[in-house]
Amino acid sequence: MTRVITYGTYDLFHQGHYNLLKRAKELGDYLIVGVTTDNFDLERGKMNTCNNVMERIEAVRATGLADQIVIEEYKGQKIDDILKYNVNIFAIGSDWEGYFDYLKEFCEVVYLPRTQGISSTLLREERPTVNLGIIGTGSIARRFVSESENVTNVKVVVSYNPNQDENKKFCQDFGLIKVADSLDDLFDSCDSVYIASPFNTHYGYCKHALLLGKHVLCETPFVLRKQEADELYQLAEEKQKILMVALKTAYCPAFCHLFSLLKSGIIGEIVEINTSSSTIQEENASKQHGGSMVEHACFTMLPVIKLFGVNYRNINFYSKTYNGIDLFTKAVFRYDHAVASFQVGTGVKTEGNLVISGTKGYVYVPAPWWRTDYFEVRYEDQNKNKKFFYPFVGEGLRYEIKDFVSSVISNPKGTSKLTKNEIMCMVNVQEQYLKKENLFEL
Ligand code: C2G
Repeated sequence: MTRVITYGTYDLFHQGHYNLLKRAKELGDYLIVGVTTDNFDLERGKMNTCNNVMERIEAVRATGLADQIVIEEYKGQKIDDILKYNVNIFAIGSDWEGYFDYLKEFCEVVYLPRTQGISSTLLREERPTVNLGIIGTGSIARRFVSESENVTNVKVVVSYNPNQDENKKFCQDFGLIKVADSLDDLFDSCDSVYIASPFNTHYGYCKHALLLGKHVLCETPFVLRKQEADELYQLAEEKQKILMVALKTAYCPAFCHLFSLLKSGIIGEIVEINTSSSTIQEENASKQHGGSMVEHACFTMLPVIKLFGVNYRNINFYSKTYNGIDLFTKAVFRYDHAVASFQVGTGVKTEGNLVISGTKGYVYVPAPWWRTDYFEVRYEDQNKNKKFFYPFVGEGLRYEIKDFVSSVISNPKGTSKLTKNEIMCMVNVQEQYLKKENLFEL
C-alpha cells in the first residue's frame, strides 16, 4: 500500500485545495492530510487565517478524500510524521518547489501543480472590511491602531475624544480618514467601535453603540456592575451584534495553548492557582484609574475563571486602601475542590507571575505572565520538565483584533475565547468588591 501525506492550512477551503488533495490521493492508496494548528500558523507568520483549526479540519474531512487527518503543531513534525505513519510519498503544491527537498532522505517528494487564479489570500481580500471607530485616544488606543495594521479586513477610519485637540492629533498621527466632532459623527462613519475611554464611561458608550447597531470591542474593565453587563449583553443579542471584551491575554497564543494543555490534564487535577499583577502609579493617576482591583483584577481573574469556572463558593478580599482607593488587594476564591488567589497593586509592587499547581506537577509562567510567550511545566522528576515557547508579536493586541474581526465578518454566533458567562463572572467579582462583601481592610 502506498501511503501519501500532504499538509496545509486550508483556510477558506477552495477549489485549489480540493484539486491538490485529489491529485495527492491519486498518487497512492492512503492519504494522510496534516492540518496546521492556529498556533503553528501564527508561529510561521500566518496571522490572517479566517477559519479556526476545527473548521479547517471539517472542510478537509468534508471532501471525503482524506483517509486520515492529523494536526501539524510544530516545525520538524513532517519528518516525525513520515516515520511514524510509514509514509511513501510527501506531496505538496508547486509553490513550495524545492523547499521540501530535505524530506527526500525519508520518502519520495512530489510537487504537484498548483491551481491558478485562486488562493486563500485572494478570498480573504474579497471579504468585507470592518470600518472601525475608536472612542478614547489614549496610549492603549495608539497601540491598538498600530497593531490593527497587521490584521486584514479591518480599517480604523475615525476616532472620537471629547477633547478635540487630542482627537485631531490622534487622527493626524495615524492618518485616519475622519476626525469625529461628536459621537453621532463617529457612529455615522463606522460599523464597529473599539471603546478605549476611561472605565467609568464604558457602559454609556457600549449602550449607545449597540443601540445604533454597531459591533463593540470594549477595553477592560468592561463594566463593574452585573446589571449593566446583563443589559449590554441583552442589547447585543437583540441587535445581533458582537460584544467582545478586549482582555488581550485571553487571545494570546501562549495563554490559549496553556489553557488547552491544562485542560488535557498535563499537571493532573488542578488544586491551586496564584497570580499577581501590579504597576505602581502616582496618587493622582490611581484616583483617575480607580485602584488596583479596577485596573488589574480582570487579568488576574482570567486564569482562575478559565480553569476553575464561574461557580466559586465565596471570595474574601484583603485590601490596603488610601483615600478610598485600593493600593493593594488580595482576593481568595474558594471552589468546591480547589482554591485560587490573586494579588493586584497600584501602590504595592508584587511579583507578576502565575503559578498553577496540580496533583502531578505545576506550571510556572514568569512575569509579566499576562503578555507571556513562554512557560514551564515542572514535575517532581525534573527530567520531565518542559519549556513551551510561543509567538507574542508586537504589543499582543493583534490577536484580539483578529478574533473580533473574524467574529464580525463570519462568525456572529461563533464561540469566543472569552464567553459571556466568564465575563459576567468577572463583573460579579468586581461588584462584590465594590459592595465590600467579605472585604477586610489591612
Ligand atoms: N494550493 C494549490 N493551489 C492553490 C492554493 C493552494 O494547489 N491555488 C495547495 C498548496 O500548494 C498546498 C495546499 O494547497 O499544497 C494547502 O495550501 P495552504 O492552505 O495555503 O497551506 P500552506 O501554507 O501551503 O502550507 O506545513 C504546511 C504546509 O507546508 C503547506
